[in-house]
Amino acid sequence: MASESDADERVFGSSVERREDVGLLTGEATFTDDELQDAAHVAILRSQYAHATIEGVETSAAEERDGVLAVYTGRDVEDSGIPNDIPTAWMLPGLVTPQYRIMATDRVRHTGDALAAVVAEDRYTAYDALEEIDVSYDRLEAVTRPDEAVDADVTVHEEAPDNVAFDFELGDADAVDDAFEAADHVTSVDLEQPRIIPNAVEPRAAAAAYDTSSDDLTIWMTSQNPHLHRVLLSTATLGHPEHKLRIVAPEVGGGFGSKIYHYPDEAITAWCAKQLGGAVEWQATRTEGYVTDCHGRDHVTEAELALDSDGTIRGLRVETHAGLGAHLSQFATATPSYLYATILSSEYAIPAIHCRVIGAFTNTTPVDAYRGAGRAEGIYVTERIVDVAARELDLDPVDVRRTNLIPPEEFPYETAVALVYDSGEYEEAMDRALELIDYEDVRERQAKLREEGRYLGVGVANFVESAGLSPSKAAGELGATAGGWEAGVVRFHPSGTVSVACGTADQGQGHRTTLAQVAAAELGVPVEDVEVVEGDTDEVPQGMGTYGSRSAPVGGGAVAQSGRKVVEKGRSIAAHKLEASEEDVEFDDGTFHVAGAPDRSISIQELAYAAYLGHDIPDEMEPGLEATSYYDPENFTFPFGTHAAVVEVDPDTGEVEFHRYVAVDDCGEQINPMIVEGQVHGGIAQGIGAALFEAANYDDNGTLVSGSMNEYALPRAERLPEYETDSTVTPSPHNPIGVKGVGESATIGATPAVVNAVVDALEPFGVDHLDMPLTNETVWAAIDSGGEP
Ligand code: PCD
Repeated sequence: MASESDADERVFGSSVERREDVGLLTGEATFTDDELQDAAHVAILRSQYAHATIEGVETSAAEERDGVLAVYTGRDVEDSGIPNDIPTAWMLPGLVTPQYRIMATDRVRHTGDALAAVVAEDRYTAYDALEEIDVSYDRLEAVTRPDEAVDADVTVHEEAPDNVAFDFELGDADAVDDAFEAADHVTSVDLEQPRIIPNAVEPRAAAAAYDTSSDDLTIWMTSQNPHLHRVLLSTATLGHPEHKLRIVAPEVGGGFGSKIYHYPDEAITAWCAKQLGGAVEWQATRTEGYVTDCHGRDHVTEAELALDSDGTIRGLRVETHAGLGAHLSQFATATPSYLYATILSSEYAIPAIHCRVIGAFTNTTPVDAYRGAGRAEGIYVTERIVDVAARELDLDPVDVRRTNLIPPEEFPYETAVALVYDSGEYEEAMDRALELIDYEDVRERQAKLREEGRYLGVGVANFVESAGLSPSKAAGELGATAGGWEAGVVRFHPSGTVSVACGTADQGQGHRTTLAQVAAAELGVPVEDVEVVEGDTDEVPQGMGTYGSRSAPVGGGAVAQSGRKVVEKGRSIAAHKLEASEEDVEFDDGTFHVAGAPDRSISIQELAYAAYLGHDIPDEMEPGLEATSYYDPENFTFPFGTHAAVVEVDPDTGEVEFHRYVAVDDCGEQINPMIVEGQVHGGIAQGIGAALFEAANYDDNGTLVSGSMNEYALPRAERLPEYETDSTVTPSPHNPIGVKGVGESATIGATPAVVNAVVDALEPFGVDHLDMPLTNETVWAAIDSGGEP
């Protein structure tokens, strides 16, 4: 913490209660579906087939139904002359970018593609009318797996005959070849990371109101990034002037990545409002969400690790087929390329790494970032293969990790895959986790229990996360059409209370509490006197939004920077009023005073009033006490940590039972330790979900067979362990408040820790790897085919 105020000791770093919870817990909070209660309702007809050409869409029966205001098809949208594209936000060399229309015209490419929209007086009529639309499909073969897509006869888009959207490489292939030549041992693993479905509590929704006289279009929507949605809707999709477009994200009930993206549905809703010259709303059903919310992961990977017999890693080679689904979602290209390949070094000093990623179109729901996005997939590969290698070399997996950890004195550390890690005390966090889980004891217990026919497993995983993508210039050079900065406004009201506006957009993380803490600490005012506004393009000047665990490091950085500008302006006014030179004015706990003369002082609230009146401020100065910053960090922040799990596998049923779960996370300075812990809890649950339960499965026709919560296994409370959490604090040296992100960390750490634990338990059965999810069935089958221990 660089602030000189004492107040930050009370405010910054303390577990201030989440002020958003009263509204959320009492049901008073307003979500998108609560807006525009009297609006007409939009229902969207979706393709029931994964791949087909459309011979015709017959809408007249639906149109004639009572209460139906209009029925539109993809042709109507196309004929309206709008740009009609959902663009990608990250270009890669050679990327194929087929037009992504908001409604299909002559071909559907996945179950769930939008084909027509009904607008009706109420929701039920709209859904009933959908059933009266008659679509003539001419069905085509479908392809669903990314590794199969590149050799398939099926072509998802004519522009990409082999279904390859991009073929990306990072790292030095020659150096890796040399490293493999020189090493004593090479470990190879084939891994799959299945698709998972985000499952936010609140399904996506949009409400739109169009004023024909002013041309103002307002869209309330479940958005993680309203400003990004505004620019894309304005320019690429609707062709509506940006200054006449207001996007509001009211309360948003979880996102986990799925509400970052610019989807067709919200655009269709807005387009319908314009067509009808009024107000309409759309709310996805859960089933609709399953086939339209971007899925996560979907990697088929071959990985090889070269090591010396003492466990020293010399090189890592990774080749992945990454499924992109039927259309390029906004960040679908960035997630499996830069966010993935750059993190493969994990916490280790790996001298040579090469990664190739083939991004493939398939006839499935588009894939994009899901909690941990890219980093989760990358860390999984490294942390899994380290375990496999350790067993092959007959070394303890913890020892192999320790041998290769980047030591604290090596920071800033440049990896073989283009990142410069800012700071890290990796061994300290790992040792803390091992101590908590009694690693040596557990190993002894494991050996004893095996003699009794009980199978305990211990899994340890280290991780690094790149949080808060930046700086903007580097992102731009790599192909991004989003910036790495964030905008933060700090504004004193004349009475001395404060409004903060930030371009981030909360979905449950608690920003209204934590950003208030950041501002209060900088300004030395009570945290209750600070109000935080997010999620409205009319109230926040600009923004990039909330994803990639950026709101604390980048949003918090922007708010802190504005707070400091306000203090500096305050110092000038104070010097003027106290008749002292600026250098002699000190700021402490919300009060300016002359150095050595504490009674010659003025509070920042009094100054705010003076600045507002403008009567008695320095000559050249403008009235008002507020500041806006566009904080553009010089680098990502790199949170890290170690997760460890102890499980027992029942050899008769394959069931995995947790004995212990320990997480040691380091996210630098913590603004609010209680919120940080909550983030870790949620992250572990989702990480365990991926490891043991969750997978979106398609049949050969491209139908999503895990299409509802009946078939898709979300982790239930009784299958989750007690979490034992702890943290170390290694501040980010380049962030103004020393924070690193934490929102995705635990998801990244949990998945490999749990898979490592289960595979460790299965060692006596000769199982050296299993693909997720490690359901009872998968585990039992592996035991069954592995033979007697
Ligand atoms: N913090 C503190 N301290 C520190 C850090 C942090 O305090 N050091 C805190 C803050 O302030 C906030 C939280 O914590 O409140 C978080 O943060 P961050 O890390 O920054 O993050 P953000 O940006 O805010 O957020 C984001 C994330 C993500 S990314 C995800 S997936 C998830 C997470 O977040 N999601 C969610 N978490 C959560 N939670 C909730 N509740 N919900 C949701 O939805 Mo992506 O990219 O989108 O895939």
